[in-house]
Amino acid sequence: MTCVASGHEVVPLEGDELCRQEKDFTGYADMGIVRFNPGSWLLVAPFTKFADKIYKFPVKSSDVYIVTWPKCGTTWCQEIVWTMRNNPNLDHPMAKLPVNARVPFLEFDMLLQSKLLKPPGPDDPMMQGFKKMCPGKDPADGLFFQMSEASPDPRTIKSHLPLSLLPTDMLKTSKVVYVARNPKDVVVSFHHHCKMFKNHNYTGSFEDFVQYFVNDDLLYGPYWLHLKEAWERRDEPNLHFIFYEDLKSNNIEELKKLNTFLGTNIADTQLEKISHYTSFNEMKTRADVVSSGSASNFMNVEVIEKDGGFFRKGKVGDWKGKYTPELEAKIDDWVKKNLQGFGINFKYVT
Ligand code: PPS
Repeated sequence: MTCVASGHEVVPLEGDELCRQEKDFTGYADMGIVRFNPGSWLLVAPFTKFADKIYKFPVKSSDVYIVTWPKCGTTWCQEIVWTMRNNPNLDHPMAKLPVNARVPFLEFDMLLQSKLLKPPGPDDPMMQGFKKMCPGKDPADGLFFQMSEASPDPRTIKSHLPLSLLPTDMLKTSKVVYVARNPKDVVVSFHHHCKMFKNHNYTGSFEDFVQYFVNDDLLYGPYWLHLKEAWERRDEPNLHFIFYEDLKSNNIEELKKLNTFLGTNIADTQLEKISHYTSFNEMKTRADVVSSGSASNFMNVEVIEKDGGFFRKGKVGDWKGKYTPELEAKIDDWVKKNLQGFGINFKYVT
């Protein structure tokens, strides 16, 4: 049994459970899938190689981490926070770089190991960005991990990992923005994501995907424990908790709170401009800034043509009409059971 620095035991999935995952998520096939216990965190096996490096990642007092379960509004907050910290006048030349180059995705290397992705060649924009940021470094030691390390100060870094797998001193030393979103919209958005991105390549039905979600069998699961670990620490001064739904319905108020938390001192008139610049429609028109220029290697084009790309709907309540009554009852029961004692009232509609 492998044990990592965070104290988690790494348990490989085997037998029928592994077969089923590899059949439905063909992007994970041959990589291996593991659970990190306690927590039962589901991750692809290449994460194990990075687990200790990430847990011991030297955090700085000027760092801001955007931590979320997938599809909760990460990219939106990456763009907002990076802009507020680096580009308040909307004239920074680096703003044209992909958001994941400006705000690197700490553990993304684990998902670059998928056999369905072509290994990035020297001309790949991601590789070129890496060479510029990390001269002389070996990409095999983690392209995104090393870009996170080498990111110019003040660094803003993205992670979908739960707090228990992130550096212990992160909340003592740096700032963390945790974004949460209602689970019914999350599952619809993650289902689309896992069909669209080849490194997941989900081939099953929506019904089965919801079942994976409520069984805590999706990558980065369990959703509730992820949320709980952050929610319990919401009063710590270095943690700022945001709900996607509030950011959507009361954007300026949420940007003002972020302004205070980040200490960015941006005037209200400028916050209005940042609000517009980071709105769904504006970010969608700059979609290439998100897809890193190597979209066809990562994405299933036919899914994009049928159901939309990364900037799909950007709404609260898009889940409506997607669930059969039985499926809706199942997820509602699961939410009710898991929300007990939490003190969160998710907004499901605007
Ligand atoms: S990821 O891949 O896990 O990091 O995805 P993440 O960025 O967390 O979530 C993607 C969803 O957020 C929507 N989105 C936005 N909504 C509102 N405003 C802005 N500016 C914005 N940018 C991204 C995106 O469309 C995904 O949600 P769905 O429901 O699929 O449209």
